Amino acid sequence: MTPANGVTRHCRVCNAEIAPFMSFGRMPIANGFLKPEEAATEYFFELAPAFCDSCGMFQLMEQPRPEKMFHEQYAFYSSTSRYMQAHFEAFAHAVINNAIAGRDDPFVVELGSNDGIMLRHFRQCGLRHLGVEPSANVAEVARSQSINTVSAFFDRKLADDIVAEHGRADAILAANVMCHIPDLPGVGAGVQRLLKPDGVFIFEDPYLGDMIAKSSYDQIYDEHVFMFSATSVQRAFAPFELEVVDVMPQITHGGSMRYALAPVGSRPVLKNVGAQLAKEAALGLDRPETYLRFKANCESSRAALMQTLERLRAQGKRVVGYGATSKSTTVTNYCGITSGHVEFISDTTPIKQGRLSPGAHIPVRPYDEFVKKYPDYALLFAWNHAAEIREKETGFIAAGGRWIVYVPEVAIVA
Ligand code: DWN
Ligand code: ZN
Repeated sequence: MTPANGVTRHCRVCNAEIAPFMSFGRMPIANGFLKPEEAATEYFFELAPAFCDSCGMFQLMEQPRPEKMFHEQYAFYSSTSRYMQAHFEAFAHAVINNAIAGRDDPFVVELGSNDGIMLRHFRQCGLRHLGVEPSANVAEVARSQSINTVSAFFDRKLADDIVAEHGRADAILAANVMCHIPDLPGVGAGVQRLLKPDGVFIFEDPYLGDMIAKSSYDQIYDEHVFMFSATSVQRAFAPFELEVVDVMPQITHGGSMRYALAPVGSRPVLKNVGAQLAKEAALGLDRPETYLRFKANCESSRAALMQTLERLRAQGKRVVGYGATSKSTTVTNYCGITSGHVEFISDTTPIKQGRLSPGAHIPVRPYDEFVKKYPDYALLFAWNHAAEIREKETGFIAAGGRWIVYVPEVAIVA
């Protein structure tokens, strides 16, 4: 069978032979923000996506070992966005009021629970819950808020251990996590063991259809070993007797999809599932030419962004990056953006501040520095949070500042 991680020539889901349709070149760990003394020994791998003709799964040919990405220095804390806090509160209450409503002492497990942004609502309602979070630092934040959390990677063995200690789960949840796990069949088997026969497995991730439509290639980086569609999710979980019973598009992370899966035959399959599958076929998500067009769009986006940055540099304008996102690692390294183009990247996350951005080595500075002396232009790396950011940065615009955006197209906007 295909190796769970590392480099593969075979689909991580169905084992068919796969080949990359493009390469973004040498890439560092997207969340590997560096102390200056670490810059010389930085780790790189080749970021090359492939599409499996056989099962429709979009995936990376190579992914660094999980321990290189998720550890006690993991730089992404889910609770940094106010909008995302509201999003996960709504997600939790949708589960409480629908999926597990009326159940006797329900048990909810969240895979990749980060700092407890979603589980805190189950705790507040006095519901039995368990978070599984391999990155020890973010897991500790959750534990400090009395959210039950185990620091581990989820697999068959952990599923059995959880069942032995707590019993089977009424609901298993995951947000922006499933697309990170290379051994998807291992997770499928774990979910099958852990879930009650009438339980539900609900997860959401950035959606392949949105990425293709918006040419938001920056969703592709080491952590995102897969980019899902309803079609590929349905096929990936079928061997574990789980079927997609509902799909719910989300606006988060530039366009995501929430999938509800249940043991085959245990719940009605809602009509929108069939409609989504038909829509994906019509969008050509299963056709190789779609990915060749995507590649061409990535190349023109890169050319347009670099032309803009070079022009502003020639005019002596100050440009600062806004949000040291994981996505920005793909953009800076693929496009060749340096600290000559972008003076620094402003970010509110303390662990990223004072460090260098992966690969491009652009300094990451506290948000105060952005406000203290507004730049002429801000390159919006956190474009998925644009509504929240533009609402809060009216002072920047009033001072004459302008945003440089690159999704869905390169543009300068107020
Ligand atoms: O799947 C993943 C998603 C959920 O989160 C992970 N693989 C890692 C991470 O991806 P990302 O780093 O691209 O996520 P965000 O949410 O786009 O990151 C936003 C960054 O911008 C954070 O570092 C916080 C920062 N930020 C800021 O400085 N000011 C964010 C907001 C909203 C702000 O106002
Ligand atoms: Zn496949």
